[in-house]
Order: sequence, then C-alpha cells, then structure tokens
Amino acid sequence: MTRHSVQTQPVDGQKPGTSGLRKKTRVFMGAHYLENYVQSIFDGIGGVEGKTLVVGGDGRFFNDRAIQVILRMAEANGAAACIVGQNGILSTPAASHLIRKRGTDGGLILSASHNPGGEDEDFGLKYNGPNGGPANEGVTDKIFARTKTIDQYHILDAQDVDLGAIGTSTLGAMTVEIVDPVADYADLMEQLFDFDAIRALFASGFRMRFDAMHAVTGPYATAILEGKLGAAKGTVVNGTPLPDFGGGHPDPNPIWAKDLMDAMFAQDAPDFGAASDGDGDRNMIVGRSQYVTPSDSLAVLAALAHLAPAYSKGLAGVARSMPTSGAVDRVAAAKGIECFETPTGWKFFGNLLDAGRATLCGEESAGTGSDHVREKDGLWAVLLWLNILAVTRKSVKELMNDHWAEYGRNYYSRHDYEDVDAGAAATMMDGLRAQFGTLVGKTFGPLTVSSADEFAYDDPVDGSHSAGQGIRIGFSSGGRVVFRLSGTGTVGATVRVYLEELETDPARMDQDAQEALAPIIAAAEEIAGIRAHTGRTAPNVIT
Ligand code: VG1
Ligand code: CO
Repeated sequence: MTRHSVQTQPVDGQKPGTSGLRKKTRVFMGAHYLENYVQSIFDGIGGVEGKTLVVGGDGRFFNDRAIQVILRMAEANGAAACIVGQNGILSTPAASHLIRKRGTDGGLILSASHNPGGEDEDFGLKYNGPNGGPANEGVTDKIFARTKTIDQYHILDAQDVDLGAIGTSTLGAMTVEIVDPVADYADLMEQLFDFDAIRALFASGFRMRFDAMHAVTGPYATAILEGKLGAAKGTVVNGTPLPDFGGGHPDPNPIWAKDLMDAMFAQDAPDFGAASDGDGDRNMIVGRSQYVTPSDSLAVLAALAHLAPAYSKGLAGVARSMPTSGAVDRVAAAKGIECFETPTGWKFFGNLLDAGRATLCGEESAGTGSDHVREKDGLWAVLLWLNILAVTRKSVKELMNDHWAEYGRNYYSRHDYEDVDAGAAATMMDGLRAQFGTLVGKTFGPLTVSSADEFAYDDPVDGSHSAGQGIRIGFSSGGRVVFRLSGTGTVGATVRVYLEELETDPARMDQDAQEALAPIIAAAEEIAGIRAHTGRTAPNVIT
C-alpha cells in the first residue's frame, strides 16, 4: 500500500451552509470534488495527524463509496484511527454521541438530512468537533478558505475496507474500528428515560406508529421501541434504510409524511405517531387527530421534561432558533429560567449546551434536542414524549389543550418558496431592508407593525457575532413574520416565510392555523411582494 499526493486545484462552490456542504450527488461524485472537500476539512481543522475520527452517514446513495475515500484519505493524512458505523450507518445524533463517548477529535457525518437521496438527488458532508456538535463558524470559515487555495490531497492506495464486519482492523498504519451503530445510542436513551414506565404504557395496550421514512432511524427505532420497550411488531414502518429513501422526501412534516398523517386522523388511529428524517435528527409528533407543531412540541417538552429521570431536577435554560415560535419563551418565563434566541442551525446551540446555560433546544423545522448530545435528536424527542405520556396517561390532544390553556397558543406556519431565482430572492430581501425605517406604525388590515429589523446574534459564551440571520417584522398583536433564505437547498434559492400569531383567548384556540394566520399572511405579501418577486402565486410547501 502506498500513499499518493494528488495535484488538484480549487473547485467553486464548496461553501458549507447551515449544516455542512450539500450538493447534488453527481457533483460530489465528480473528479476530485469529494477529495478536495475532505482535504479542505482536514487542513481547515489543523490536520488529522494522530487523531481519531468518527465516520458514518445516513446510508444514502454514495454513502459507502464516500466513506472508503474518507478512510483512505484519513490514513494518508496520518490519522491514528477511525471509528465507523457498521455498513457506514450512523444517525447524526448517534455520531454525536460516539464522538463524545469515545473522546475522539471529531467526526465526519455524511448526509443531506431531509433532502432526497439518490444518484440524481442530494448528498452532503459535514465536520463535527470534539464536543460532538457541528463546527462553529470560525472552523467552517477556515474550511471554506482552504477550498479556495487547495493544491493537493493525500490518499492511500488500498482495497476497500469491509464495512460490514464489526471489529478492529488496520488500513495501512491506521486502525479502523467498525461498531454497531445502535448499541451505544440505545444505552444512552435507557439512561435518560424511564423505560419501565414506557414499557408499562405499551403493555396497557397503547398503540404507536413510527414512520422511519426508509431512512436511518429504522434500525434505531426498531431496536428501541419494539426491542426494548415492547411496542407491538410493526410499530415501526418503512424501517429499512434505502439509498434513495424509497424515492421519498425524508422530511418529517405533514406534507412529506402524509401517510402517517392519514393514519393518525383515521377512525382506528393509534394513540401516538412519530416520524424522523434522513439522518435521524428531526422528529414529527402527532397524536390521534392532533398534529403538534415543532414549536409547540418544544414548549410542551420544556414544560414537562421534569417527568423524565434525566431532567427531573429541572432545566438550566432553553434555547430556540429565531424563526421558531415564542411558545417556549412563555414556558421559560413561567418557570423563571433563561431563554435564548439563536440563528437557525444547531451549531449555535453548542456553546449554550457546553456552558450549561441551556438544557433543551429546538427549531421550528422539527429539530429538538438536549445536552445529552450536541445535535438535535429525533428519536430522543419521541422517547421524551413517550415518557411524558407514560407518566401523565393523558392523550396528546389533552396535553396540547392543557398546555394552551395554561400558556396561550402560538399559531404557527412556515411557507416555503423553493427553487426561486437567487437574484430575485436577494432583491426581495433588499426591498424589505429598505423599508426598515418606515414600516413601524403602518397598519395592514387589523395589524399594526411594531418592529422591523434584521436578526444578528452575539454569542453570550464566546462573544462571536453573526449578522444577516433573517428579517423579522413584529406586530402589536404579538404576531410576527420572518423572512429568511435557506442555507441547505441545492438548487436556486429557497425563500422561507415564518408566520406566527399569539392567541390568549381560550375561546379562540381551536382555529385552523392558516385561518388564524390569514391577516399576517396577507400583511407579509403586501410588505414583501413575494408573488411579484418570485413569480409564484403560492408556496410550494406549507407546514
Ligand atoms: C434547515 C432548517 C434549519 C435546520 C437545517 C438543518 O435550514 O430550516 O432549522 O437547522 O435545515 O437541518 P435552512 O437553512 O434550509 O432553513 V437537517 O435536519 O440538517 O439537518
Ligand atoms: Co436532519
């Protein structure tokens, strides 16, 4: 086996976004593209000489081929060891846990999360640091800078490693350890939650449907829900990870998990439904005839987490991304704990979790998590819900009604305009910025604008400043609209419009969300001119 240094040159567009680099799979498969980016990561983090890395992904098309390249490059760059999930599989939260548990120097996670997989779909790669969390902006800036100057990469000439055989072997001078992707993660969940109480719940006849969407959580959910907790066989559906996720869109929301929604609103619906995304870090919660928005889920979990053993002493604080609804803020205020508002993307929660300032974090995009790892964690959220259901023995609907009665209801919806012309989207955002000085006091139907600005974040732990994190317009009713461009799309621009209205009148808490939000939706259109700029008459996806 010999090592080679291959001469290369920078390729355009290797700027990591909200969660690493995401591109069309064929782009990653192009000559030197993956190699350039992997070498840029290694160089950007100061080399991997003597280091140990965790490597795994969500099993999508090209996952296994990319891992073989990464292993050969890690060896040629002097890494001491790589710990790899069997068959290249590791959910994002399981990878985060392994990085932390084994005290490694970080890891490479291969995933484009909720984006579809396949040769003509999407692929992604991100680096997580030794704390198990996504690299902060300082590190991703260094990686990106290196992609622009890179001139060579290092790789070992070798046969493929057998990713199916659990155990330790060597690749050149590097140790390769293939591990069961589920075992350590399942142990962690058992430490956090009252498995006996959840077992008793299932034994009492409680029925559940977990839709793994042909993505990575299948093996995890089957082992934990059916294996350890006694849920009936068949509770987990679409449980075998497929390279193209069965042709679906592994994004757990009412649009892409429509089968689950239909099952939960049917006559013989189970008591509890849940789904997770491509890489297992997102969750969708739905009760019998009761969808729970991710923002509401975060608020309910914050209110009741103390019912689970790991959180029985209460929460140090909570954090949400800026576009996430203010429902959790109301819980934090009632409990007298700190509540942080961060830019979109899990990396911003890392410092708060590391510093012990926040225990629970969440995003409106169906990500919820805690200080047990440094990623959002889909199955964790499902298990915390199950723990709460097991202790209270209330239905999801009862829990939601109780919650709204106590804290008020934040009606919420996100409207996405996908694959919009990037220039047109930028012009729309500039048009909004130009109105900051004149909007306050203006009325739109029943609404009066009370604030208009662009969100910037000063990290309370390390003092770093992140600007340009979304335009927010507040109304005196307590509602607001947020405009943001996605950082994870792979074609054109995606405009996200986040809509929220606060309702504290108990008589008005059972409205349809789109109806309750109609005045805000109309104001958003009038202020931003979304139709004129995008050429669209309606959003592609409403969640
Ligand atoms: C989207 C979501 C964001 C999430 C990110 C990664 O980003 O809005 O909340 O953190 O995806 O999720 P954007 O920039 O497209 O809005 V995934 O499950 O990596 O992991
Ligand atoms: Co994800």
